[in-house]
Amino acid sequence: MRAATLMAMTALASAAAPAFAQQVTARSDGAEVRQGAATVRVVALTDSILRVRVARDGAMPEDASWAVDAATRAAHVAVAPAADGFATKALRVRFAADGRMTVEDLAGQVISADATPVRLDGTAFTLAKTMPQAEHYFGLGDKTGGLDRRGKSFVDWNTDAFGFGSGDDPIYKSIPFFLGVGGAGGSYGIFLDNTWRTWFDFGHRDATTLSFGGPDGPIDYYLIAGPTTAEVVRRYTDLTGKAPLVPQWALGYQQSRYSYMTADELRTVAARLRQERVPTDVLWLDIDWQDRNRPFTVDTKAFPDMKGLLGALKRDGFKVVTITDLHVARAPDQGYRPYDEGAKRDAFVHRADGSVYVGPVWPGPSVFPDFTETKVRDWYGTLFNDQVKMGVAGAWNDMNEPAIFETPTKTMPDDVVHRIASDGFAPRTASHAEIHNVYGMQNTRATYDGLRRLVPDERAFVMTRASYAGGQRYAVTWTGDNLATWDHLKLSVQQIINLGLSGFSYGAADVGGFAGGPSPDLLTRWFQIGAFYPVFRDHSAKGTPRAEPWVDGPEHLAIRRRFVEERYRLMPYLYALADRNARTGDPILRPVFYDYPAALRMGCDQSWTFTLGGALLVAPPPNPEQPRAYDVCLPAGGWYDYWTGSRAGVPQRQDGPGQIQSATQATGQATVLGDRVTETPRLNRLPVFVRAGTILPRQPLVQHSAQVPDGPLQLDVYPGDDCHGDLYADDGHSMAYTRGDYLRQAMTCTVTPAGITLRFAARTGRYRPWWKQMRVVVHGWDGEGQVTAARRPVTAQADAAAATLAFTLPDQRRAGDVTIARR
Ligand code: NBV
Repeated sequence: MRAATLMAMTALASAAAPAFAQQVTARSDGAEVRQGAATVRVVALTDSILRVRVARDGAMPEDASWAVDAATRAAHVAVAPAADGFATKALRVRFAADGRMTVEDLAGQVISADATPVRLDGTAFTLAKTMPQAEHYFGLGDKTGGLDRRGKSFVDWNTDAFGFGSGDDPIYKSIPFFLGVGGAGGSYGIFLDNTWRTWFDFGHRDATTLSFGGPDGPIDYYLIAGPTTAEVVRRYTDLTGKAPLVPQWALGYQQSRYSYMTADELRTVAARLRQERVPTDVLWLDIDWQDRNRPFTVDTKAFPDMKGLLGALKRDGFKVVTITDLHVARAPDQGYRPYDEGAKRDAFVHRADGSVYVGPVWPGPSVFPDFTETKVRDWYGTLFNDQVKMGVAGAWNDMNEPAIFETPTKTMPDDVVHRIASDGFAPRTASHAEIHNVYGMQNTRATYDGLRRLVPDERAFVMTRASYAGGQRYAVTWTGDNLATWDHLKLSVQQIINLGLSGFSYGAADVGGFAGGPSPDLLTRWFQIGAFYPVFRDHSAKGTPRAEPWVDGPEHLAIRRRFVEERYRLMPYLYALADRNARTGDPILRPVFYDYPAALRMGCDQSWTFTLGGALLVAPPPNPEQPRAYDVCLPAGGWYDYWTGSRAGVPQRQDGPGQIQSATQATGQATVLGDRVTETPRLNRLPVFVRAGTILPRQPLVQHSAQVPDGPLQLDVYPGDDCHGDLYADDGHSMAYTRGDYLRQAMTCTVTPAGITLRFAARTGRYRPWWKQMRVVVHGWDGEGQVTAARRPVTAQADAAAATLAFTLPDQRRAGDVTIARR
């Protein structure tokens, strides 16, 4: 758009608001429109994000949020008014005579359109949008039911869903954000910032309508335009926050069990992991580490010297994360600090009659901190002091839906009273019906902030089961009590993909399945897939068969170990993805269409194909329990087999709609869709492909992330278009990276007539990495090569059979080119 037009737009926008259509009132940053009894205010927060709020009885809902901070909510840009709405620099908003809103891109393609005006029914409300045939829906956190939400309906109500089925809803989390992908106007997202029991219907009731609503609470939603899926996710995380960079050890392999019952048992497991050479960073202690299941206590018979135990494990490279559920045992005058202090401070939630609410959970009768009060969260955070002193590395917040025993609802009654004194809300009381879905999130916030305060220079690590939109700022998450079934293995990836699209880039699922006990093959497959999860933790329930990597004998162990090892080799790539995620919100584990939109139109079953950061495509068998051969569709641009390093796939073209054939059969003007590979499932192989155009950083094998790798940093160059790679390093655990103590470096490669130019951009940050040298392996290389760096020749080794050229460089601290010429 021309500057002059923009200036004119801005000038118009700041003029006195003209009433240009009967029901539309212009604002400098949007418009207001009548929809029946309701007034709808649409404000352009940015050129691509609209906030829509509805006044039911003349008054706009309270401008406060658990998910979006005040400064972000207050953002707005000038818009250009039009007769029927307004325009931003990216969007055109029109209102029909009945007030229905249509949002288009500037080329006139519809992004999202109201199907009906807002419907009010007492305190309840319904919003309805048209649902184009071509659109698919994603997000809503880790809800079950497959990858695509189309045709289904969901409810947001955090639920302790032990042993949930692959179609059960609701489960643990409520992230009322979804994306529409594949429509004419590109990808967009809608975030309904309402903590009540909201619902979403993607054409389940009416195949042409997408609707959502709630029983009460603010009608306050954000419409986030793309047009790319990545732009939507980045903007959603601009609103609700980025997940902070995790300590590097959180990306390592993690071994858990409900429960390792004694210090001896934990030591034995640790020793076995080292003896079997299964690289591991973290051990987890479940509820039995505590005295009578009381949070913030230790069972000193079973764990007589926590400090000594954790110190010894630390010397062997293990971190220990301990569980701390949010309930507090109602144990007055027994020297139990959480209860005594909390009671004195009146920190627990109340019943409607004013008495403290007591509900049974693991410790027996329990009380519940009122996490919606800042002062309660601050106090709760101090309770972690003892754990920090013992050397506990992170906190596991379980049961925070909150789960309550002996009641059919599995949670607190709706009329339990919470007090809100936080986040710009008017100080007031609120029913549990309003707070339920954010209760777990506020629990993790208290934990995270508490740890940050107790150890200001360490990154805090918290894992949670329940959460709400924006909870990614405080905790990583896992999918709760899954089952040891093939269905659940597949579901886990779909859940982690949707979590990543919903801001929760650190998703995990219990490797092996929590309940049931996996068959040897299932556990082996789960290790292979889990090695690519953002958080890789093996966990299983009490009373089930053990699920540590060695349980099914040496052959299975060898495969499992190989995948754990591969994850450790990939650590530089994974850590660079974590850094990027912290800055942009780009998920670590992604659906293929995130980076390759055309993938949605490719033919193969991609129900749980995923990428790790876009460059590695992982394609497990669509029916993992069956040996049937299957096709993998690789998006256009070319791919290499990760394991062999050689080019993979047969080109695939599309001549017309639905006519997909191999390149050799294609005629006329064909669109190249990508490549296709046929795979026959084998237990010791997981197909992984690398995008042509990747510089993949890897490292020599270590047994845990604090061990210094022995040898050079490895850079595998897979030539292709838009060839790039990222390096990121820091000390792995402290906050020094926020003060410039990090290393970030972009690399690119260009295929030239003479060969390849590998370019190192200038480094930022002052961190000195562990490597002194870089070992470069160029794949798809034919013949000999002549390598020049800093005007000096570099010896290179060509391997004709592997089609590679390899050479070693000194660490490339400064910007510069390395030329690789054919000889
Ligand atoms: O704390 C015990 C378990 C835990 O292992 C699991 O991961 C949680 O999802 N917890 C649930 C309590 C109840 C399990 C039946």
